[in-house]
Amino acid sequence: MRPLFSFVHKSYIVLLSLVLLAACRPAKEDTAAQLLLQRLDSLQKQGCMFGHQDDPMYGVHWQYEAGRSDVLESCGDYPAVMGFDLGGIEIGASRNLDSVPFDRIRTEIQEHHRRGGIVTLSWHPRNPITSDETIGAPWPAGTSWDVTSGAVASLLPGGAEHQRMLVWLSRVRDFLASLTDDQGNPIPLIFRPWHENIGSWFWWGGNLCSAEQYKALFRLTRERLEEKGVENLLWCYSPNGPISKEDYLSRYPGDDIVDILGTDIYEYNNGDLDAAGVAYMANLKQMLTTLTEISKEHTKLMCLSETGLEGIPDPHWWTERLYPAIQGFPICYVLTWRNAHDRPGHFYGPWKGFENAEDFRLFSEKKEIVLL
Ligand code: BMA
Repeated sequence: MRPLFSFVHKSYIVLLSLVLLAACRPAKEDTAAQLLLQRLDSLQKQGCMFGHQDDPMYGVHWQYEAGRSDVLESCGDYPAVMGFDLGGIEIGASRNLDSVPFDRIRTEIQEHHRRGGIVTLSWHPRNPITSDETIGAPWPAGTSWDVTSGAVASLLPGGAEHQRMLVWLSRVRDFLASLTDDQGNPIPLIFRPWHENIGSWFWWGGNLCSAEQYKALFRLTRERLEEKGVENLLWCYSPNGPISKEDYLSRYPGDDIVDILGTDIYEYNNGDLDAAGVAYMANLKQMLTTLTEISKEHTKLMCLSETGLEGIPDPHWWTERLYPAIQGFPICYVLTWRNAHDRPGHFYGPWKGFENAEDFRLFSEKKEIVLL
């Protein structure tokens, strides 16, 4: 009896172990991107991460000094989220539209990933139909802001610049494929192409293409990159706000194409700072209320993909404008735009020595605001 019992017993244990192993092993669909999505979902329950564009590249008074960050110097911690821009990668440039070397972008993405931080990429590509003949011409010729019409149509299948689009995407792909961690695994990222698409200041804007063309462009971008093996991206759709729910969804590429719902909303100081602040808060609240509704209906996470007040003339902007306006909304992160070193007054983040840095430090200490 005993040997038989032991055999049955052992078989049972082996079977049970196999079942447990199968349950614990990541499912096939657990790509780096999906793991990032799960991570964002659980981090969102702890609060809203703070993000800053080009954070480790330069600040108002410095550039390219390893380890430096205006946010770190203002509050003692790096932002949880860092944003970088791919504009220029499509034409094979070695630096992006703000002169940041792509090699440096790669290194900083790897470094931030190593720290446990999260990276988001925007893309301000050149205008495909004017790009070649306007290299070196005065801004905005040939840039994202060159709204010479017909660009989107020309990039779609059958269009005169479709082949160019495929080449552009292959260059984006090559750069993304080079973003690997210390073990050689792809680093997961939030990719946010074709942003601010309801306004008409970029060549993919509302008046420059039809809704169907816009959706086709977004879909083509995702499908082409995935066909070429890119699996490490979460795709963020980020129209400029505030806009109505109907407008937001009018160019929404689809639940199978978008992973995260974003919006870009800025405060504009037209001389009356109080009025501008009040309007900004109302705009944010309206848009985030709308986004919360859409995110529930479409089961998507949401973020405030870009925000800020240029030059931050309001000494309490962080604690009295941004913080109360986002409080209570389930956003994964809020990202403020870059602290330019080459354009005086063009900064959106805090920096040490600027009076507003102390207010940022108070903001960063709020329990719902998450730094690295
Ligand atoms: C804009 C400005 C520009 C910059 C662009 C892309 O908002 O900051 O100076 O070139 O973003 O980063």
